[in-house]
Amino acid sequence: MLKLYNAPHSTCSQKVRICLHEKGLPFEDIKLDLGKAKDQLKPEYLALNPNGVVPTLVDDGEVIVDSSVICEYIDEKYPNPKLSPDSIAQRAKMRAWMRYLEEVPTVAVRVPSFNMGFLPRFAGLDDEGFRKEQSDVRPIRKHFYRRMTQSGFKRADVEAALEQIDSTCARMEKALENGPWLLGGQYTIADIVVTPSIDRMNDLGYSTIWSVKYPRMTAWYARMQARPAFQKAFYKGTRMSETFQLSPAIKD
Ligand SMILES: N[C@@H](CCC(=O)N[C@@H](CS)C(=O)NCC(=O)O)C(=O)O
Repeated sequence: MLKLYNAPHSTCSQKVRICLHEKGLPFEDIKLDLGKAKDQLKPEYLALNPNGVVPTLVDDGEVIVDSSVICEYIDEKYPNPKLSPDSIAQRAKMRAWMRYLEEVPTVAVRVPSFNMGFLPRFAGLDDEGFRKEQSDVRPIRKHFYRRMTQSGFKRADVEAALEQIDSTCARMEKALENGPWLLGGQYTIADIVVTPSIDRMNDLGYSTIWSVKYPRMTAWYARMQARPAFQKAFYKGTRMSETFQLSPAIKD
């Protein structure tokens, strides 16, 4: 039995859940509390994933970390239905999308997500308390948290993040000239890995970024939402708006 250590509203976990559901693979769903309990930083979890983040897949004793790597692992090990192209050149293009999506929108969505929903986790902490309890305990996110601080990201950071989401959508719009999916006719992991970032922006109230300017991208998102795997991955309780009190992204 596959085991997935994940969190309902984590975008990186959502990618892997879509992938598993596309394959119709049953898995043990081990939910971590990333907030108050900080399950991702407990020694038993760090022994599996030293990065202290979700998701982690355990398959027959093999521990696989990093959501994009996990998606490719699942696709190679369980190739039915295939979620990557047969052609080497097309596979390289899929991976180029994956790297771009990790570097740009995946990082950008964290900014409004934290400012709008997660900051109450840091309520009452002064600089020292924030470092001790929040930033410095995270193996790969210490400096991300320190830059954010307990008060959240500044206006310029939020504006830069929104611009990055817009440029992601523009790039998708261009690619979608050639087909219903990012790589043309075939639905691939590239479509899967960007979906949670778009869904998060939708949930945070930013859908006009694409709905006004990018009709092909808007239609692509509707196609994604209609997939049974999407609906299973985004079960009730996976949206931030369902579990967090959302406040404006810009604080000043
Ligand atoms: N590159 C990693 C990043 C995973 C990641 O950042 N996960 C977030 C949730 S989407 C997390 O676990 N955050 C916990 C924290 O900030 O302590 C992946 O794609 O798996």
